Amino acid sequence: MRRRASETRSVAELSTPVRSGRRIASSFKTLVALVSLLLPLSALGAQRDHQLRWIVPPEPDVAGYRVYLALASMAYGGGTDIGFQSPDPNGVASYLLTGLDGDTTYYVVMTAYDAAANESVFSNEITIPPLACDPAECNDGNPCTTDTCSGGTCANDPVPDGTLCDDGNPSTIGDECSLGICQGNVSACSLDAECDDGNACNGIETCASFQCLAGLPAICAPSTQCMDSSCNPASGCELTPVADGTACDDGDLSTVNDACFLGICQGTLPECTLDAQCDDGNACNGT
Ligand SMILES: [Ca+2]
Ligand SMILES: [Ca+2]
Ligand SMILES: [Ca+2]
Ligand SMILES: [Ca+2]
Repeated sequence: MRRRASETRSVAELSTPVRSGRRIASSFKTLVALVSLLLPLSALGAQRDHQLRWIVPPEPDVAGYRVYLALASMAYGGGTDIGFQSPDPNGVASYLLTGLDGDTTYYVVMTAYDAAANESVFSNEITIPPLACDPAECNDGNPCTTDTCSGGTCANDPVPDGTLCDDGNPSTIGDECSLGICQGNVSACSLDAECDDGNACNGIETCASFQCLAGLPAICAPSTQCMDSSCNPASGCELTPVADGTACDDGDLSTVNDACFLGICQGTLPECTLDAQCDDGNACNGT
């Protein structure tokens, strides 16, 4: 989401000539008058173009022009030959400087030269300032983006996910940024009791960070021969005796007729295992 800052700079003419002291041509003393015109167009990212305009010198034998670009005032190295540029009917010629960095201040002068390569003194120096942003224009009002200006272009980049923010909604809690958007969470509870679903078998629900958390499901004792184990949602784990008389095994070989009674497996001792145990001592009623 980048957009171009509006360009409000107006055309300005800098007419004071600046002498270089070293580029005064002996026989060609014409002077180029540079006029600056910033272009509110063709800027891509931090790059921009700048149109130079100048009033052509009165001498009839101008063969071409050189442009000198520097990052500090009057710190010019070799110039760039831009050839002859025809003036418009008003006597103003122009040339487009392209690919300039939007964050950099440039200093520019020009010279003219004749067919014999005699070069004029420097023109007046113009300054091409960095492109500026309007801070109010870059502020997107979104707490989850960082608003910056570079080269006349606003940037609103998302802050890291999880950055705390305020979504402006008092009924949401734990507001934080996600993908550049501030989002809150609906508060579900403040007390554990508010999370109770009335089912004891799925555990005891709790309230943590305003959200209900599930409990640990109940683990009931296994069923036995004489007890059925089950979970009652209302009361939790419970053991229910099977019907009295249900056959079982009490694990005791000396008992017989093992059966459940009130949930307990019980056998009975046999009356006898040997004939002698049945002798009642009365010979008259037989053996
Ligand atoms: Ca922002
Ligand atoms: Ca909130
Ligand atoms: Ca529950
Ligand atoms: Ca038994």
